[in-house]
Amino acid sequence: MKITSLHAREVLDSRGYPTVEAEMMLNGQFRASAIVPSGASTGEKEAVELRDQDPARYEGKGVLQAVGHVNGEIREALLNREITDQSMLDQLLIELDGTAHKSRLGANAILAVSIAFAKAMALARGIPLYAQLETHNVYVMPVPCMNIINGGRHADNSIDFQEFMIAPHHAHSFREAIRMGIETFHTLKALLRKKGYTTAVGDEGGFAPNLSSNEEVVEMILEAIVKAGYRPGDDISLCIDPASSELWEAGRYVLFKSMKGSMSSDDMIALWEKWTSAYPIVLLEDGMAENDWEGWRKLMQALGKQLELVGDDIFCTNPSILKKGIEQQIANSVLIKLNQIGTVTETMQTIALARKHGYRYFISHRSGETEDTTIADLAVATCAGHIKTGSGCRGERIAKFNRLLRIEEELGHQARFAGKQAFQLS
Ligand code: 2PG
Ligand code: MG
Repeated sequence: MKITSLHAREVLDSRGYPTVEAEMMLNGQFRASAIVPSGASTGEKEAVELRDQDPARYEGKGVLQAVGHVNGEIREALLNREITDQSMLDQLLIELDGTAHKSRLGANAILAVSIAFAKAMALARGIPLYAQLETHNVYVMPVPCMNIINGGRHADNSIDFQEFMIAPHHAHSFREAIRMGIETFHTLKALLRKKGYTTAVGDEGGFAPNLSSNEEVVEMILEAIVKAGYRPGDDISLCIDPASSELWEAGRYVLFKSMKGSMSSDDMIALWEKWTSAYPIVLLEDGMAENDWEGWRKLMQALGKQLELVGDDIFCTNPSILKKGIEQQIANSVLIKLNQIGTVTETMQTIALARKHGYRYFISHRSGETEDTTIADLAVATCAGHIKTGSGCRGERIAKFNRLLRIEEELGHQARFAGKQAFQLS
């Protein structure tokens, strides 16, 4: 395959900030484009998202430099070059950048090109993207873990923890699961309204009320599940991402939004033990901060047998960090975000490593998203079993759900819905 044209432009994400879109043509015929997302609660070791830092444009968040790198150096290196596969392309990009965290050309520039290539290759081969990305010739439709209450850095409210997700797993299909989730979302809206809370939403489309405690949030969601006609735990379970690194300050967990003081690492673990015995929680992401490895190790000892403990900030989808985590037994699952590492190939390496060591892997959007639906295909292709891509509203979140609905229809009897097994530990 020859890359016959490559062009990038500055477009906008769901928060109204600039991001990179790349458009590529293979063999003068197969044209595809990709847009990269952007996080708010980012891990320290994520690949570098290059921002212009020019205060005269978009509060310094412009991406014209990254765009310029695609239209300049990267295009020069790739144009009319014979590229055999994804790993060759990604290797070229990594070498061209030459830094450990893609800080020279920008992970936003590199990833846009990497994903555009995957899509163009799928077109050239006449297959869907999920087939282009597949590793095992088996397709699994994921449980949609829907973030129906937003807090932390994703909303302007008093809730300390970032994400309260519902996982509708007792279903025969993705189509049925998403209906269960959406019905619960609408029921929760009515419930909040009735109790006098705002029904405005946060960055990922979950409601952002000023509830008085983290526990009250969970109770409210459980009430909504029951009111919607489902059984908590049997039909719909809970997944929590407190984004603990955001709370971590001088060795303690600070409840910075409710202003209710702080907790030690041990207090935090005790809280999760209490929550998991009181509530039907099947997954806890970033239960501890990225710089609290000792806390992670203890949390794993306390709950690692009964619950999926997902590392997001701590692993940054980085195969070498994940390897260290596996050796030190600090988690049993890894969050997968393409832009934390910056190429399709390295993302696949992280997934392969997780798989090899019996880790679960959880495909994820970013809080700043776009209409790009690559992660829907990635979840199906890698049989991840579960995906988080927002709540029951906001177009950039719904775009992924709609893509999954189409994939399920296209796959027909080949599609198997993951169900509760998605959270089963090996
Ligand atoms: C997270 C993500 C996505 P952000 O913490 O898991 O939900 O948030 O994209 O802001 O890092
Ligand atoms: Mg997270």
